[in-house]
Amino acid sequence: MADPFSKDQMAQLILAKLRRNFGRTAEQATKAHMFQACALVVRDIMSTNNIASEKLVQLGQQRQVHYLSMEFLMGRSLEKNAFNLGVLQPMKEAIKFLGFDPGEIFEAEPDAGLGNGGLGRLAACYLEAMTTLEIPATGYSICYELGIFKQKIVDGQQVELADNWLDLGDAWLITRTDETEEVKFGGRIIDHWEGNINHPEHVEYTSVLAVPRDMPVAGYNTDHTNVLRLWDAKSPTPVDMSLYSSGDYLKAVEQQAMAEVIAKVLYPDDNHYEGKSLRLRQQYFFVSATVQSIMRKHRAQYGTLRNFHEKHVIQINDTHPTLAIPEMMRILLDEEGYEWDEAWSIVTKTVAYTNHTVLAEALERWPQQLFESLLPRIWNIVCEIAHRYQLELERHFGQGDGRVARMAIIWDNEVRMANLCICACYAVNGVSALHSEILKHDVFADAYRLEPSKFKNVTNGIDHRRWLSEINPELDKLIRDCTDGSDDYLIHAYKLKELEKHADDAAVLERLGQIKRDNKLRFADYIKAESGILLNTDALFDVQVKRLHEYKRQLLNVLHIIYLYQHMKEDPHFDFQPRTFLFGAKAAPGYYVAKRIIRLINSVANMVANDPACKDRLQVAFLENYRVSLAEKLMPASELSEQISTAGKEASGTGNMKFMMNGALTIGTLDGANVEMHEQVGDDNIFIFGLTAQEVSDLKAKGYHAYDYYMNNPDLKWIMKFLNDGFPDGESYGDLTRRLISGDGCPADEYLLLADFESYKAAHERVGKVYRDPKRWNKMSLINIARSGIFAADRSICDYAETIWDVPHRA
Ligand code: 26Q
Repeated sequence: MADPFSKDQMAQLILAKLRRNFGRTAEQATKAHMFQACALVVRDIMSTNNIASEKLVQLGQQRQVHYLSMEFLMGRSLEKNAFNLGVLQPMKEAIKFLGFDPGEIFEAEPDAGLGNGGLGRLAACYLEAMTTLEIPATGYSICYELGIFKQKIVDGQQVELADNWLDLGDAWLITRTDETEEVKFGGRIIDHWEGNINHPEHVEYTSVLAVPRDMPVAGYNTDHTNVLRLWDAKSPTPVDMSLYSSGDYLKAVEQQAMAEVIAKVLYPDDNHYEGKSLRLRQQYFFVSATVQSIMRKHRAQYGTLRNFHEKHVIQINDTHPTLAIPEMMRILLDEEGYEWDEAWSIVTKTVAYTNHTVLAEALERWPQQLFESLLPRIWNIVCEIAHRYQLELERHFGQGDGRVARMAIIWDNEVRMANLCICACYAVNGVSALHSEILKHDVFADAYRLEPSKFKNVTNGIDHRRWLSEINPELDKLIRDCTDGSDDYLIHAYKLKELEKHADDAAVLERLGQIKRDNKLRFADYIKAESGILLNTDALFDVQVKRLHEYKRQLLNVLHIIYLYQHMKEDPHFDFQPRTFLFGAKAAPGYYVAKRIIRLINSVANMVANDPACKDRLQVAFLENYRVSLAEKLMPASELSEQISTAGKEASGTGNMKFMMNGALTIGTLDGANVEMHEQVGDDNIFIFGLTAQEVSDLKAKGYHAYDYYMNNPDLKWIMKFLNDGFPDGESYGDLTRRLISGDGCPADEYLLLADFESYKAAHERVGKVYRDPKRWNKMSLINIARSGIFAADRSICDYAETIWDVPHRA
């Protein structure tokens, strides 16, 4: 590690940035200036480190990891990078010395919201962990001008606002114009045959320039630095088009229009596919630029691409970057003159695929027409890959076998991206043990039988430096006091286990409880200042924060709240532990039912807030604009974590891990990584309820009749009537109850809320009982923290490095 900076040195560096970049003194600077100046100082330290890291890669000729993802949900970076670099303390002191409050300066940073939810946040955690583990790695994505929309709640409904994060977020980005790549769209292909070798020529295409804007990422306690390369789109046409002859004029206008729109906005869909032309253009844009850039550098270093797979692995984050496969083939065949078999052998030793969802509506299938007209050469290559694969499958299974149709890459005039990945990638992994089993035995069962050794599991993990020690400093201190006093657990998360020696130590348990109370108070202060809502900090904080999706069953949570409300009203002596239910969720703007559920949560929140009978007993709050920086404030204050998806649907979940590390207990189904959390802590330290994945699939096979559950359960009947009759705000929700009971045209209650209701209710009763015994609750909380080490991203990255990438890492 480089020499640490003193407060005075830091202050000088910050002042110099203020002067040079904004022409201001500390007295004249705003908080925004101050944030940017600090970011530039930290950025300088990292870029110097990155030059050294790149040199090492060149010398050591190590295999590099390239992590391709349409999303990197980075959140804020200033405090995080300063912390990792060991300069947080002097920087805070320097900020104070210059007359500012460090907390306010950190708050001035916009979230880099270049992602929707789990998949994007996972990519961000992994980039940090790869850096800390000193793996030479680069992340690649798009420099979206607008990140995930900002959510406002107006009259109980979600309204979306543009998120112009680059205003200030720009401070992190280093533009590398010298590494610009050209990406070609449209046009047509003219084949030139020379014997049986084709030299295809791409004509009449539209060019877009891809300009790298690199965001450096610091690792903890290491000089090693990696970058996230965000491609910005620029038109190759000069602004002054008067130079163009009439023939080029339209092309020039087209190119400008295309470039302007490609990097404009992140698609706000999560776990849902829509075949939009712009989305396909975004995918090819960032993938083509990335692959060209990697291959160009490799060629410059080695003079050949023959050894490419020995030096690089390309990890594709869900199917969104699948076009990397045909793009590599294009370069090897058309630009480098390789024969098919040799090119294919290089590609298939380089690319690995992670699946993040089993929902049918999330699987990407692109219409041939769109694909072919936008990417004519890539289409030809995909056709050839599909044809050869089909022959191989027919040799294996016989012609006309149903499996050949199911596994086809092109079928019914659609390109199936997941099948292309399975065919070309040397590894395919799921993101939790259960999810990986479902991939093998259900979603990709045919492919698994064909090539079982391709299929792996790597259970997700989170950056515990950010999600524990940075956001929950008092808990960090407790952990250090209870372990060997050092920061060792930050590198070796399994050392959290040592906490467990204190599981029966009354003083430690009391201190843990006090930390939670303090965090609740701090969070309540923040919410009061932001929204005016007064949270009851004496009540159990029961939290469900995640994207709004029917399979995640926020509606089940609401049904239960209405149940509690009814019983409380009917029976003034109804004995239950006071609760504050907190929700946070963005809905995809086009997802009507999800937006209705947000509206419902707000109706319930208002009703309860205005009913004196609920005072100090029942509270519901919808937290606006749930995002990384809000999660960072909320996790340390949470006591109960709601992880209640229909079993078999949530691939892993990662919020569940953040809660666990911060000492919240989980009420959850045996779904995704909840299964492994349950394995770690045992029945006694988690509240499991509901059908298992196997039971769900059995019930569906035999025929699920939501109506019977409704008819046979007076509570459910009452709740449905209540929703139908409506709320004091005038809204009623017959549309939602119909979806549960009769289906409204679709299968009724697709996600089995009614089937799991009783069991959910019972689990909540167990929660209430335990909560009344603080010692027992705190002990469970401590055990959860102590056994959460396995969910550190470092562990996941070691798994990838050892079982998929074959790259060395820091011990
Ligand atoms: C696809 C095509 C067109 C437009 C959008 C999309 C699209 C975008 C985002 C499809 C899916 C996503 C995001 C999926 C996602 O976040 N999945 C989550 O991944 C997490 C990390 O592995 C898991 O923990 C979650 O269980 C899983 O839901």
